[in-house]
Amino acid sequence: MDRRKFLSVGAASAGVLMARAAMAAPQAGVIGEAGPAAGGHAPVVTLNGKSAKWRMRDGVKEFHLIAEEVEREFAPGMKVKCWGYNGMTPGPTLEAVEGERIRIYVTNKLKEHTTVHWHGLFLPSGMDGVGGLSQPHIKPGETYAYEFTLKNSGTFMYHPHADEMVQLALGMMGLFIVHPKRPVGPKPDRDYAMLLHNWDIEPGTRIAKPATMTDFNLWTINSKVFPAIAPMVARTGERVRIRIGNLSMHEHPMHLHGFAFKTVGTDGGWVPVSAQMPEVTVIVGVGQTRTIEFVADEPGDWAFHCHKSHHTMNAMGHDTPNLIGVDQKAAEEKLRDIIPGYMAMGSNGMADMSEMAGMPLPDNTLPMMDGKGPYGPLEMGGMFTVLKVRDRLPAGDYRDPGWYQAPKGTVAYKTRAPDFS
Ligand SMILES: [Cu+2]
Repeated sequence: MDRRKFLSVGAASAGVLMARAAMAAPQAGVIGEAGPAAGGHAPVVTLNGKSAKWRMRDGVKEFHLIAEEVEREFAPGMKVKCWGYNGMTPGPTLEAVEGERIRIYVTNKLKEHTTVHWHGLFLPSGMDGVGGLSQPHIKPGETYAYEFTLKNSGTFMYHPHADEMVQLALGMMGLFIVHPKRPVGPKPDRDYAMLLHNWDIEPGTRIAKPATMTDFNLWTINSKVFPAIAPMVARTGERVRIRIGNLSMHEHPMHLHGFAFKTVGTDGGWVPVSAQMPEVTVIVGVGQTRTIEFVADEPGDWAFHCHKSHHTMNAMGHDTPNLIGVDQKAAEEKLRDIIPGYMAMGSNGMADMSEMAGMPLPDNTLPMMDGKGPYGPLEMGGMFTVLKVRDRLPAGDYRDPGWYQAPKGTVAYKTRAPDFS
């Protein structure tokens, strides 16, 4: 069976569910393509991504991952040569149900060997995907099949366990979501999924340096940086689930404004209710997943981002000299003789760098801070997006509703300084 037929069978067997998901996500591709709903759950929406197609054959759910070179636009103005699966990084989200038997074909279209490890899944050791330890490597041009029964449910990941330094650095990773056979806790109305990653891409170039150990300069959610990361939307009162996986080399304290959430699951399983504590920031460590839930009971535009401030900015801001408090007037005048139009920046802080939009940048390079909000520049990049909660939003509508129209009297306002003497 050729690839086209394989995929069309997958779509047909997903039939009713896919049609439902398509109805539910009229702007699929903008926010992310909804996966098939399972057990009456809201479909998983992988921001700026999608769920993998599958087919049923003799009672086995089959997937096909193709390891290959891909191109990813991190944000308009920057395209990166990456490695991924099925034309994308992260690869498509695999979705299945606890108890199902699955078979995943992995075809290697790279020029070096690879394997795929199923992070967090309980399976026979020979299906664990560690090259050399649990199986021979998958050589260029070869296809291997992984086959096992899904014993545990939750938010898991997949990634190579072969030349990991290079293959992870270039974007080979994906989410593997196993829905529980019977619901664990209240069903979410919205179910979002994301993978965090880091990259070291020299301004003016288009490929990540795989040897970098700690000093990365781009921080992505599903291989996108703000403002290109899709927003998450919800209707006031809906229960929202966000699944966050981290295959970068740093931990990320992911912070949600406006609500307290509970961590209901990790890549080790579901967290007992008695162990769930309210939080507004959750550290997603390297090689971990965290699944958080909350009721979005306050309308508005709410930031969701990594709390490390360098992880919400892009490459151009790193390694800049500290000029805060330095009077650069004399230097600016002298430099203008050599570089016409030279502008000194950074004396009063770095906010003026968010207005660099019109200034020349190296080719294929994003500004350090970007994004425009209803009240001005957002001065963000990297791992930042917005949760948009609206009173009026049809169930299952995933379209970006635009900026929040705050009711009169509910926005911070300019006034006169008080006299507290
Ligand atoms: Cu971070």
